[in-house]
Amino acid sequence: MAGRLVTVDGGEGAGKTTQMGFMREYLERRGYRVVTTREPGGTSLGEEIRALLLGHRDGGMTLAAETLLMFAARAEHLERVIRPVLATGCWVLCDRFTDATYAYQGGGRGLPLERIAVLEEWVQGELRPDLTLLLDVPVATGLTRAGKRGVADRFERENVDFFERVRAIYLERATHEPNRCRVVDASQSVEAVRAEVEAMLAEWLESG
Ligand code: T5A
Repeated sequence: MAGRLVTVDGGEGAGKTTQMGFMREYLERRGYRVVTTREPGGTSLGEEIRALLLGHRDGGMTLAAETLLMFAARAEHLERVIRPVLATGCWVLCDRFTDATYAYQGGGRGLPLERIAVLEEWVQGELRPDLTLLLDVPVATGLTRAGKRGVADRFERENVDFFERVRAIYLERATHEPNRCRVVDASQSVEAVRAEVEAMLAEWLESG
């Protein structure tokens, strides 16, 4: 039986990396084999693309280049990691996926969402995450957490309005796809978020 693709998404400093570690432990305790990965990245070319996307360059980057690079990294990731791993029956737990492109390039930067949908169709075909956990946190809280990490990357330097638009698109997508996408209140303590995430996973696993 093919594995499941579970993605974790949300704004800056939502706690995705922290919770993914707990999710992996939780799933492995229940006997699932799990591979964790991230976007942009997850392959050697993908990690090089990530460095281009997050780094600061003279003259920045056009929105078209940024979006196409996100999908170029995703195409590699799907072909070399995600699809082969799922085919072995192993689960893939992915830190960010295409919801982030809708939220950041669509919501944040204003790229028409239909254009992202065309790329999604081309690069992914019918593949969509089986489950997405959206870690939702007020922008100010997330930025404060992310700010403690040191030098800001190219996205973290955006303004609060940008991140409010990002958050709005994430929440809109979750509202439209309630079966795939579950919203977690990530403004709580690490342990409280963990408990909510594990309860959601338990319910989802039981439901099918
Ligand atoms: N991007 C990505 C796009 O624009 N389009 C796309 O298609 C894709 C895929 C890189 C950037 O790329 C953009 C979005 C991003 O800006 P990233 O590295 O995943 O993506 O982005 P970050 O949000 O910067 O991811 P981080 O790993 O840095 O943040 P996390 O994973 O959300 O947060 P985490 O777990 O590292 O925690 C951050 C800090 O907060 C603390 C942690 O200890 C840590 O110090 N923390 C908490 N503190 C209090 N309460 C809690 N509940 C906490 N949870 C964590």
